[in-house]
Amino acid sequence: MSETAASADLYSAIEASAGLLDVPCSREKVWPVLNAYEDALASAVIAFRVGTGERYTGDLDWRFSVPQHVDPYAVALAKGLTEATDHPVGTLLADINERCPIDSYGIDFGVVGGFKKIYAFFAPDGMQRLSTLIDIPSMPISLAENFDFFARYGLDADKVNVFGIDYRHRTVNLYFGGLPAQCLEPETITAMLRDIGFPEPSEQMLKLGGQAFGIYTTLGWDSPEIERFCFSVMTPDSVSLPVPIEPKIEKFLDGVPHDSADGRFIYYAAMSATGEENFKVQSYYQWQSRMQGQMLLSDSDEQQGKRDS
Ligand code: GPP
Ligand code: MG
Repeated sequence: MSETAASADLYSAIEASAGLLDVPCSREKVWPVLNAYEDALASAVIAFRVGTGERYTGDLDWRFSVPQHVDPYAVALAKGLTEATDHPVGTLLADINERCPIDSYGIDFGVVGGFKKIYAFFAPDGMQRLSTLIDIPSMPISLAENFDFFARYGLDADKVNVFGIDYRHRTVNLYFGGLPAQCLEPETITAMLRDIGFPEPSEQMLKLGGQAFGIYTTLGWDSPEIERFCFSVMTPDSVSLPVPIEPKIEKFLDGVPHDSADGRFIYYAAMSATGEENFKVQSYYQWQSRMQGQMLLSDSDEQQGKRDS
């Protein structure tokens, strides 16, 4: 396997980060992923994600961006990162690409689990309507089944800025940006969660939700229900968050190699249908300023926490 300087440095950082969590990192799992997309790494946005709770324990996910001209699913198949399948998950990315202009992609992998997800990023002026996505043949029917729910909160407008495909769990993540301010009111958050059959959110969840720049939901092919609901909060540092940061996450952030020019991270507050709440952090090993626009972040979003605390 060839090793470029960018991928060799990245591998060292991945190995060090896994060590901090006592997660086993093996070259056999990680290298095929870096190798498959190595041309993209030098100019990629590169981030890692750590979470609390059972779902996020035992592995550590890294993710990086890949330019538009690459077909990341074709690469994953060709390099043996994932197996070809007859399930609609296997045609979904191509189907989306046919109908929606994709600005760039992201690849998500676990140091234990290997290749997991592909993200399609839409340009800020090319955010997608839910109805466009619903019309795509390989899309889970659950999106259509929840249309009225999304529409009730103004999320049926062109507000989908990222679409995630989880090949392992066979689910999709629908990321909404440019949220109607009303969506972030505690009463609205509580009502939304109640509408999809989730239990009452904690005080912590409401506080984080109030500062979110994005919301995302997880849906699949096997059930009409929304499986997970999550708020994304961008923050310059942990003291600016409206809630105490989870100790596991803080300890990890203190020790991990990150983009020294930039300590910003995204704190995620997630809830599943069972009422389990998880907190996750995505921090950047390599940031690119072009992401600011992609994520529909203004400087004020990042300063929000500072002002309010
Ligand atoms: C958040 O969801 C991650 C993204 C929107 C993509 C980040 C990509 C980069 C190239 C920086 P998640 O995939 O962490 O959610 P979950 O794993 O909980 O479904
Ligand atoms: Mg791997």
